[in-house]
Amino acid sequence: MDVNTLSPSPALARVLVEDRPVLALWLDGRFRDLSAASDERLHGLDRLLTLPARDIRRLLEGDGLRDLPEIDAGSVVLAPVESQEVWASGVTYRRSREARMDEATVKDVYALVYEAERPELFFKAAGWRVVPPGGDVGVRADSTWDVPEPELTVLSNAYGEVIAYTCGNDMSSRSIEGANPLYLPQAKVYDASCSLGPAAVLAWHVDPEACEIEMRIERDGEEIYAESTRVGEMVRDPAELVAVLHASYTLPVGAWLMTGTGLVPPSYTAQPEDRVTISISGIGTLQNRVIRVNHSGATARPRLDGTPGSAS
Ligand code: DO4
Ligand code: MG
Repeated sequence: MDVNTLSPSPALARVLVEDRPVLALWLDGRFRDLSAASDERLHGLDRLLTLPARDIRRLLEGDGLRDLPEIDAGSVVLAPVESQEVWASGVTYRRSREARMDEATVKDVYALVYEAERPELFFKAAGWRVVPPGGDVGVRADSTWDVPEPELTVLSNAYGEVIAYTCGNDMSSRSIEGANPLYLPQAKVYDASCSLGPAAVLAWHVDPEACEIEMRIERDGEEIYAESTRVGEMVRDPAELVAVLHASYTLPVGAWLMTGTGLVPPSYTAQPEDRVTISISGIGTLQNRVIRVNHSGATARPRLDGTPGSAS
């Protein structure tokens, strides 16, 4: 991993040490091996996120963490997720609302949710499926229009308190979602559709409103898209989105929540071998290559006249 892609701020990272994923504290430009800490609550994200935020902070600011064994800064960095579910919020920026109203056959739902008190939240990925920094993100073979969505992504603990931030890539099929909003799970949830990283920057070192989000896309070595926006453009407060996710849903080891995209490339569809770089100021840089995700060709045609395969 190029450590230049990590922000200088203290962060939690999952790093491979002798083929074993280890939770590390990124501090002063070095990885410290938390699995060597005497306090077992520091040995993994799942365990740590069962604690209240004040205890997590106290543990991570404790004396002695600088004395923990150092992990080689060139080690492989994994996605900063263990058993956490990844959820996503949508239509939280004007640009997302506009882009979706352009592509959709059913437009009102986007205008309504943009202004409604209740935000849009949807399930995105199980933790084990999350693509690591530098990994391959996918476009479905049965989709004709696909985009990466660069999103500030928030880590919460079991109490719904904000613990950290990272960069997220919410790969999305615009053609499938555009055909019918009820297809959203198929547009959003498929192999390699979610990438997070490089590290979980501790929330008490970040002012999310001031973060700038930039996305660059390269094809055949040439930049074909580069735009930026500010989290301050979002119409919702990230911490409030997290509170809504936890409102009626128990998350014993916390969760990651993608907070929506403010950038949608206007005339672009993702193709295999495109390189997507998402940078959020103060948080880090997440890079992915695009690959095609196979589709078996399965269909489930409705039996409207009682004959399987007939829709008439
Ligand atoms: O409404 C559909 C998804 C919206 C989304 O993913 C976004 O705004 O980022
Ligand atoms: Mg999105």
